[in-house]
Amino acid sequence: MQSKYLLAMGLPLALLAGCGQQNGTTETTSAPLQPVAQSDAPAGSTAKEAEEKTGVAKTVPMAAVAFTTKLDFSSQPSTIPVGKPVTWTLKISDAKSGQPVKDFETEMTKKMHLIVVKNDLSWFNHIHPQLGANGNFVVTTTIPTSGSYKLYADYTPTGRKQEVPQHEFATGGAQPAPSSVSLVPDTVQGMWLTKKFVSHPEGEPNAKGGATYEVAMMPMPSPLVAGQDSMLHFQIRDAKGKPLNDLQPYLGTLGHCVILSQDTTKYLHSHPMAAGAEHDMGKMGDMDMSQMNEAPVPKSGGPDVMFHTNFPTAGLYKAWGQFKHKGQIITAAFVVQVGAAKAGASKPAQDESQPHSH
Ligand SMILES: [Cu+2]
Repeated sequence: MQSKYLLAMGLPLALLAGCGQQNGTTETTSAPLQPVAQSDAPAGSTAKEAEEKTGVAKTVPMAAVAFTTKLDFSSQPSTIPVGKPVTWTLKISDAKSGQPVKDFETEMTKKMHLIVVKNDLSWFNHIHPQLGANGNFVVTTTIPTSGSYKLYADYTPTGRKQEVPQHEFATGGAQPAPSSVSLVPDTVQGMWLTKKFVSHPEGEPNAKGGATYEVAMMPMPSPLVAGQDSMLHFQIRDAKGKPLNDLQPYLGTLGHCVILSQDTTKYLHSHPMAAGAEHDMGKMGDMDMSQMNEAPVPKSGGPDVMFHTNFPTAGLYKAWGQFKHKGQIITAAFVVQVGAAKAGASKPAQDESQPHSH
């Protein structure tokens, strides 16, 4: 049901489980905790188009899913410096044959979305390696402070499903320390969580001199519950709290939301919901799909940007919403608490592994 619902809105949503890694090679054999529902349809295209383009089998039983590719990470210089540019090469190969994988779908205008976080989730970056003629992805970036980091390489090999292998590294040639994050949930003031953020150039979260914004976020339902269709509703405002209606398209849509679990193993990437789909979470299961098909996903505007998701397990999560305004990126991070599903009250993830009808 959830997948059909997502597709009906042309909504990509990915959820992949973490995996171990050693010696620069990420083993990609862990099964996602939940089927990966995805669509590479451009915003505004219909669910049917999305399904035709990506194939009907959007969902697979959990146990059957494994990554089909592996990620090899290398760095130049090989010892990752602090505060200086470093160039990374990400080589994707077939997990079985070891042959290079060189063809990738374009998703949200890019062939790869690379999320980089410090292992305490205090720092986040979202960058886009370029696919070279040799099939390697290359990106030059800067790690601002010393420590251990984790990256999530989000890509869809042509003819395959989206895969998000993870890789850990540390600055200065150190061994990456295990993640030990202890997030503190943001507290709701009235209906909203409200915080101030400073905009930055794309891919440069530490750049100074950006404008200040107020971003409010409302989780729905509140409190969030594991295994239930949920929504993170962001509202982007200027520094004085006035809602903005001139957000720009960012990577082909109105915003991006990446969510990580506190243990850093669960990665969710969500794109905005179509207008008109918001807020009546109590009726989410009864939504009129034909109406959803007709509502285009907004590409610009604001101030409200809603992300649909489904938290796989109870616990703390950190969500980074990203929006574009006046050519700069606003990265708004919130920590949310997700409660355990009550027996009989939620839809278990397994329900979503059933093939859906069209
Ligand atoms: Cu991206």
